[in-house]
Amino acid sequence: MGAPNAGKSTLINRLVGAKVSIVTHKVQTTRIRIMGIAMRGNAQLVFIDTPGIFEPRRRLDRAMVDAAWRGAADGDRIMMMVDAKRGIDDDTRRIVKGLRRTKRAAILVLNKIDLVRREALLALAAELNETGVIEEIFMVSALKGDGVDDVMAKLADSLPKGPWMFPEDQVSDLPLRLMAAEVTREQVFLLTHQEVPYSVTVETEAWEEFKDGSVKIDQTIYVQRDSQKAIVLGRKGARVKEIGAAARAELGEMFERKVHLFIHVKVRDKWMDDRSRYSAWGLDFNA
Ligand SMILES: Nc1nc2c(ncn2[C@@H]2O[C@H](COP(=O)(O)OP(=O)(O)OP(=O)(O)O)[C@@H](O)[C@H]2O)c(=O)[nH]1
Ligand SMILES: [Mg+2]
Repeated sequence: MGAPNAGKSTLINRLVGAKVSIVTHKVQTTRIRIMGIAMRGNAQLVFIDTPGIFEPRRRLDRAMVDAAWRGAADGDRIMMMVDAKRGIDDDTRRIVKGLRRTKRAAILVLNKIDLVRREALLALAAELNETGVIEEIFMVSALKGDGVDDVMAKLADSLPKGPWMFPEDQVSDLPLRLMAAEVTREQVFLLTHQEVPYSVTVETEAWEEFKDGSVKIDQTIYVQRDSQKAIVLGRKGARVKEIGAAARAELGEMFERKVHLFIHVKVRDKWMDDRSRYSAWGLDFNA
């Protein structure tokens, strides 16, 4: 768990050793719970990436924050990530409160240590330790990889033992269609600004595999207004072309095959109030 943009998804991808969750410099990138499955020797560790905790305003926001808390409740251990550069903010305070309320302790992961001096880190660790909800402290740079192996080693040693829950080569629980939609949504987050990324959802509408090993993926980017559609399309379709090219390259690498990607942009002003989408994402419509 952590405030938006703390680096949760970056860490999960590192721990898993593959991209299972999209990452951008913008807040509220992750919208659903995503499992990242990692092997270390004989141990299989299942990480749950969660949306950031923030003050929800819209139905989707409430469902995201609810998914984060449910993700935490499901875990044998909770990792609370704090962006060391940002320090303790209202979102982190909200998490501490929630941990107290649910009587759970968390492993503190101070992230982005590449951006902060050591004295400041120690002071922050001490301050967070005062909250009484911290059971252990790690300092990492999820981006650079520093300290990540310590986290992995410690968890592999201390998690409760049980049978593996997934096949050894599985890295995520996301269906391919959803994963593919996430990859395109990542590009929308990177290439559009202000409210636009927060007004967008992406659906994989069709998935067709060919004998030559390639796959044709049809997707729709849904926006809420005509003006947003114009922005996503760009002049003469230049922006959606850029989004598609970047997503296609990434998908090709991810699925290790040639991908033919076709993207449409449509206005659906009420997509955020469409109950069926929430269930497909594992989100609670009424959260
Ligand atoms: N300098 C630095 N940047 C980092 C580090 N870890 C993550 N970042 C950057 O922080 C930004 C947010 O990373 P994410 O992994 O998307 O953060 P998140 O916590 O999953 O964010 P939400 O999904 O929005 O809650 C990205 O630009 C990352 O590259 C780090 O250790 N050092
Ligand atoms: Mg994330």
